[in-house]
Amino acid sequence: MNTLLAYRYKRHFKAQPGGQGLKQKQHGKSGNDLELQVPVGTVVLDDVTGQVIADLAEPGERALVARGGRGGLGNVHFSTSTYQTPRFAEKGEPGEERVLQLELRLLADVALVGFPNAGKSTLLAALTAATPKIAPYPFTTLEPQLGVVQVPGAAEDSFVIADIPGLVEGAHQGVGLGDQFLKHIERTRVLLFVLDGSGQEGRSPTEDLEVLEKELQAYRPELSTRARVLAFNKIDMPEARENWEELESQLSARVADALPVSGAARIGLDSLVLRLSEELKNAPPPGRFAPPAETDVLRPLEVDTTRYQVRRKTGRTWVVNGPSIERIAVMTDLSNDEAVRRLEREMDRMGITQELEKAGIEPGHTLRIGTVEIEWG
Ligand SMILES: Nc1nc2c(ncn2[C@@H]2O[C@H](COP(=O)(O)OP(=O)(O)OP(=O)(O)O)[C@@H](O)[C@H]2O)c(=O)[nH]1
Ligand SMILES: [Mg+2]
Repeated sequence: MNTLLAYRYKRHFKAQPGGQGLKQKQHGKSGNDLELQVPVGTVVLDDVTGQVIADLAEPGERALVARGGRGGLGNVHFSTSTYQTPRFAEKGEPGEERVLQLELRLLADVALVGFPNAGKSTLLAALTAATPKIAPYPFTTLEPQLGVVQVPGAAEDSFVIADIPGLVEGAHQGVGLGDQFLKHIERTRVLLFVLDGSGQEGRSPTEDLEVLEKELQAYRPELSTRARVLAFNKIDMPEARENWEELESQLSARVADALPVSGAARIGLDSLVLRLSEELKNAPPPGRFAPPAETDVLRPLEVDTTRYQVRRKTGRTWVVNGPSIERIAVMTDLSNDEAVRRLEREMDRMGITQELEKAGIEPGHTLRIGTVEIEWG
């Protein structure tokens, strides 16, 4: 997959439930795992805590995000020394439920950073086999595009370059396509600033560079120290050539170390690629988001499972909430007397029965344990 578009409309996923425990000492069948595919570079966050659960940065990487319940136990598990062949088996345990946020953060080596219309997509098309949409209006590129650049004279040497939507002033606060795309450059190792050398949008290349730097700095200060290469683009245009000559004469100019190029006329592209490949050789490997330790990912359903709360909802209706008792209740087959007796024993053991009786529950009242409803006998 290249994008997360598949999850734009379909958002609820549920694995098959596990089966009920069976007679003849058989465990219930486990439900089949539900596996969802995501593009490489997807970061999975817990929507509630914002914590990173997994960073799927390598092809084939997998993460367990919600644990299934264990299957119901077969009848042998409930035999005791005095009672050898109980009739009941257990229902399967409900699985974990979780709301996730999926974020695609591209894993390109180089990202093209520039104002809309600066010629980023044209450069991508000129440098790689990619065929991005190119048009003379801003925000032509709405989804990031990747291409593989072959380094000239080095058959084995290639790198991945990402074309992302144009950046404008205020992007870090969400202006334009804003921070949606700023995310994508977080992990690229080299930034290629694409400046419109012609100044035809009414801004000078120097001003462009200042705004771009300011936006990156405001979004993530560490981006300002990222390795970068400047491309003074559209050098095929007379206006760009004039601007370039002027800059060259001022050696202290901010963009004096830029490379004059033209994506459209294919000028200066080999030097640009060689410069990028050199920068990549020196740049540190991309950072990864550290997912929490395995034990955190595979955490049990609840930590303190024995705590519970008893409430009188109306005159005749009582409610008990608590992770452990609710789980036992949903796993109980209420049509099976022995299973119900086991539930009662658990309630006695946990002190729930005593608490309900002290509070005034009477036969005929309704008791709700989580989603399970029973009549008090
Ligand atoms: N003369 C000239 N025109 C160029 C050059 N590169 C791009 N253009 C033109 O500039 C316009 C914008 O080019 P794009 O490549 O779509 O620009 P972009 O930076 O990808 O723009 P967004 O996707 O909107 O951010 C198009 O009309 C291109 O034909 C160049 O080197 N020389
Ligand atoms: Mg574009």
